Amino acid sequence: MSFEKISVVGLGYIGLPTAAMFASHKKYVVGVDVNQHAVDTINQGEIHIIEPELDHIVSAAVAEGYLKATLKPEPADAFLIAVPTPFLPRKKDEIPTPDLSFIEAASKAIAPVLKKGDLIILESTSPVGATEQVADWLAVARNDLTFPQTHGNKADVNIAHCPERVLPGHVVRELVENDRVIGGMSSRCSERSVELYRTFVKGECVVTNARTAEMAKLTENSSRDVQIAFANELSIICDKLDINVWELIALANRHPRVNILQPGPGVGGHCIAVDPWFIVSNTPEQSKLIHVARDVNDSKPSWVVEKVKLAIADYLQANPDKRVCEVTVACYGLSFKPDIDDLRESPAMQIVKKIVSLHSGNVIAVEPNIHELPSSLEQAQLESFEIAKKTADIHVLLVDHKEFKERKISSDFIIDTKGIWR
Ligand code: SAJ
Repeated sequence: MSFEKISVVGLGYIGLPTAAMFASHKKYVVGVDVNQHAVDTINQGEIHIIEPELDHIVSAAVAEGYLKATLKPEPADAFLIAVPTPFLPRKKDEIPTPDLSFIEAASKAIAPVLKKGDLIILESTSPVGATEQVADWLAVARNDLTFPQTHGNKADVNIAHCPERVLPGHVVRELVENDRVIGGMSSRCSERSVELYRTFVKGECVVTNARTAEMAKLTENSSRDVQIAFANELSIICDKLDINVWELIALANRHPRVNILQPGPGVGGHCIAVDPWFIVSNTPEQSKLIHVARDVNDSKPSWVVEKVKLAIADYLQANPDKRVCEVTVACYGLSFKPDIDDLRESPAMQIVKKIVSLHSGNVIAVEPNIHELPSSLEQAQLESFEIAKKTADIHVLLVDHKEFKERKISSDFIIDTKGIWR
């Protein structure tokens, strides 16, 4: 049975591009979202998220009638769930636990429209066991249908986990080119899922089971987090020993089997700093290294703030005629990684907020990718690179944007967390 109509539940950074890719390959796609604004925007052929190239694909798909958005699910042949998995509220120092309530709500919302032959794919980044949990919720809601946890290849409804692995900013290309890990709850579930993704995926579709597919996604991001933690720890050790960490890493990386990542002000974004907790909360006793790596990366912004405090003290010692309220600190970069405008979950933002709250003098922020500062930074001033370079006493480089790599600042009071002005 082919897939004539596909439903994508959750029209965010992953769901909307995925829906658009199916629609641009002439599949009828119904996108479902609880956000009325998102639904209205998409139905007007526009997008509510920032992602290069996506606007043209969505506008063409809507105009040609292949893509529409609704608040309520309707019958389809395949359902892809791409809703967020945030953390449950927690006390400070508690291990964050994933909140599956959005996945549960999506599963319960599609249950009434399911029919024999349908395929359900969980794309949301999930703790191990979440796909089996979806199958259990559906089995309770629809006892007139059979599911793979009890009927294997003979089930009426097939279920798989297929994690998204695309890099924000390159989503349209990576959706097509990346390999996909397909974790069916039975071999039939995997076969049906491969058939579906083949609509637009040019990468390899590699088949495994649902639990391994869940763990594969968490492993990819945890591996990167652990490796960045190693680089961040090296940067703190080298600071203590008066060694240039950037030179050190470049030297060590000349070894044919060494490939150390780059240190920075901390790890930001919505994935690498989040997903390792899904492993740690599931198996706290066994996940010692992953846990410590998270702590190392999470503590790096505070270390940078301490370096700024020391630089201010050094500056005052070198300039005894100045008072602390006369010292201007410029911070270069606010986003969570270079050349994007996304300030959410950004270690740079965390650092600048802290400096603003501690420092009685001026704080300048330079961020070429935005036009105004968020309200949480209203006490800082958004200025150009040239003004900051001319007026600031202390320079704190937080993001290696291309605009900062092209120019240089020379001063005795530089904290360069990305090693580009060394
Ligand atoms: N970072 C460093 N040092 C490095 C590399 C990165 O400090 O050497 C920092 C960045 O500055 C940033 C954070 O890590 O703050 C994460 O940036 P990133 O570009 O490494 O990754 P994300 O979070 O934008 O996207 C990741 C990707 N995962 C991997 O590369 C394993 C992407 O492929 C996933 O699809 C995405 O997470 C996701 O959705 O899970």
